[in-house]
Amino acid sequence: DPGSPVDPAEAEDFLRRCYVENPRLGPVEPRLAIVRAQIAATGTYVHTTDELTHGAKMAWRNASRCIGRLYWRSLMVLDRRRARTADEIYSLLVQHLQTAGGGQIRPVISVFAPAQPGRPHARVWNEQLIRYAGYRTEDGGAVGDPRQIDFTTAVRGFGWQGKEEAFDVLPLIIETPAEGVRVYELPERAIREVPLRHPEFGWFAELGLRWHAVPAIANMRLTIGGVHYPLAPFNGWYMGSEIGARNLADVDRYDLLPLMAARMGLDTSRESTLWRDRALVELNRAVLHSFERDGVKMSDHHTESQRFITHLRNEEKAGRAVPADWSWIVPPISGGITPVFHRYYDEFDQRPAFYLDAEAAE
Ligand code: HEM
Ligand code: NRG
Repeated sequence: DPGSPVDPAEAEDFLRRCYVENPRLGPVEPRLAIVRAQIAATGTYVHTTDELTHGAKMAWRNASRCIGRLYWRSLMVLDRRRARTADEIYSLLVQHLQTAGGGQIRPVISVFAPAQPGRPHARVWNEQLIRYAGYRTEDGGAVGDPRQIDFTTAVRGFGWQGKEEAFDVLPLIIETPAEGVRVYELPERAIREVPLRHPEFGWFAELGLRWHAVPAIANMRLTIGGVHYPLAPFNGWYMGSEIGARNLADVDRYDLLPLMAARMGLDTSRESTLWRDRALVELNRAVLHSFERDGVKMSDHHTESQRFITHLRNEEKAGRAVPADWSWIVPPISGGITPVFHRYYDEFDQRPAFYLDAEAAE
């Protein structure tokens, strides 16, 4: 519970691991004495920048749903604990996106102030820093990303006007205890997007599809050594199938397979022609091709699966168990021809960790 005092046992467990993994931080015992006293006096304690940095990396390493963990050591951790006002937070979120970059994308996390026991804290309502608005149409259909319809309705309640097009980037909704809810439009320099085209199908570009370069999850709580960071947005790069096999293909998202099949002239009269599968592969080729052409970093699901297997091997050598959730790790396309399919994983909750806050997700 982010509202209760820090559990000294969790703090100690984290600090011991952190200092064992980083001998240059010196002996942990004197640090433990300080932290125990801080918790006894105030109910919480303050991480050093080194602890915060390594703790965030450990949380990524422990993210059982993430296939991208091979590079956990390379996470760039931006210490933003001193930001208070919505304007400050907004400007640091824009900086985050610019630091992540739009081409050679770097994994980055911005860690804002921890939750203080019993006190309200700042939060960002958006699921990701960059997302496309969704609108319900009169005929019961949808324009844009149907997943964002409720959020888009809330944002419009604060006076934001969407263009009601398929790829309207949503504004940031930042709520602080002192200032309430404020709405901020992201500047163009913070939003790299890739117009989608296909290596062979000339008509594909005319569909007007696009996607943003950076996935930056904003609604997960980071927990390190008993301290909760309710605002700690992070990003890596996309695996193509997240866009091509889910965002653009799911029936309750952009639902593009029927349109693809029609333009490809496929026989959709029965499932056994595998028209859905054929359309899905071409959609995924278009995503990978377009990002590659535009020099925007992205991985395919075969490469990312191999990297994950390398990660498992590395961690085994380091003597650490790797929690993993099969149903999230296996890619949503061609699962059985990737190496991550053909084995089981241990599922367990190991901290530091990222949690989805029902409260922050709203
Ligand atoms: C989930 C890939 C970086 C933490 C995922 C998923 C993929 C993925 C494919 C599943 C998403 C889905 O099915 O919706 C990658 C790749 C990265 C990367 C290719 C490139 C570097 C990161 C970083 C962090 C992170 C930097 C945190 C510091 C997570 C977490 C989840 C996740 C917490 C679970 C999200 C949830 O429960 O909704 N990642 N990731 N990942 N990743 Fe990564
Ligand atoms: N599937 C979501 C993004 C989830 C996280 N994926 C990453 N994370 N690649 C989507 O927007 O499609 N990351 O930090 O790189």
